[in-house]
Amino acid sequence: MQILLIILAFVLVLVVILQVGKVVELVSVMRDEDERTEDTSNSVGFLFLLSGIVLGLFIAYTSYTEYGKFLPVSASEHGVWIQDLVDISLYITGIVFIITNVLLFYFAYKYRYRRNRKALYFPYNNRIEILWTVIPTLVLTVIIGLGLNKWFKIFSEAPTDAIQIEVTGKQFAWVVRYGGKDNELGKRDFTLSTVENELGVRWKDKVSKDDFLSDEIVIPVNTPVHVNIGALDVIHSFYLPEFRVMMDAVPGIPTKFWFRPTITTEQMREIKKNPEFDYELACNQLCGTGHWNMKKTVRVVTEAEYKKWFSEQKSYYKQNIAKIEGGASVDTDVIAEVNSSKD
Ligand SMILES: [Cu+2]
Repeated sequence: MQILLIILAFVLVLVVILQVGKVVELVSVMRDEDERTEDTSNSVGFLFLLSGIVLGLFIAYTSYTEYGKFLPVSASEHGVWIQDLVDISLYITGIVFIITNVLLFYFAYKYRYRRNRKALYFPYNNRIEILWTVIPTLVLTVIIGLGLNKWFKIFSEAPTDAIQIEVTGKQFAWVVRYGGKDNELGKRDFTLSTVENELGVRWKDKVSKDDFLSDEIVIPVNTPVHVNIGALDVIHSFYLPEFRVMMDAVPGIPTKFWFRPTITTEQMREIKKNPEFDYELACNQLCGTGHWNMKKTVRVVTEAEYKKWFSEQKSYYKQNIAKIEGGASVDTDVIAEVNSSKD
């Protein structure tokens, strides 16, 4: 509303100035042509200067009040890097913007038509050509270099101690699977897909037996998390805005992303002064009519809380599959079995 009023005021002032300009022009019709042209140039030059100043003030004001509101507070290690890169780019382009626009508006005023002034013919200057080629090249090289440096870090191999999570998109939900106690995800084979085993996990794989599915994504703070991303039907997109994570979930082509969360849900609630706040996984591809419904809560907790939650999770195989297969006894503690066989 406030912004609207400011814009309205701005437009009104412009209209008034234009009307005044018209009156001045009408009066000047009585005088000789050169004088008239000079008068018009004067008012146009002055208008240019005035719009430059008003525009500059407006930009300065909105930059001051709105800066930092484009993105949510970054809750991951690499998110802070990205924020820094955005800031550096904005500072550099900001400085260039100020210089070029001040000159643009000021020169339009300064070099307005004057009866006795002749324009300087200035077709070419090597020194200036070199200057405005070399400086932008150097600046862009620095910006791109800084960006690439971080890019390679962000898309590097995940640390070996990263928690392995698999997130699979389908119309219209996310299926979240953890690697279990051995932190290893069992292999999948689409020909094994059934109603009970929609991911097609190969249960013969020993490492799959302790895998568990979860209704929410729970991750410990300051620990690397490696997300293995996929899809069952169409292209979805794994999107965690606060963590600056976005990766397409493509059927048949596994993608991945690893990141290190730095702010727990509790801490973020305090930062945002919103006790209801929750990180949310969203789908960022228009994947069908139920697209809006593809969300999941992401809970970032302390190491201790994570361990407690983790110990309460039940093997999916033991809970749902063993009974059907009939082979393994339901009472057998599969997780214990897997772990003892690994030692
Ligand atoms: Cu989707």
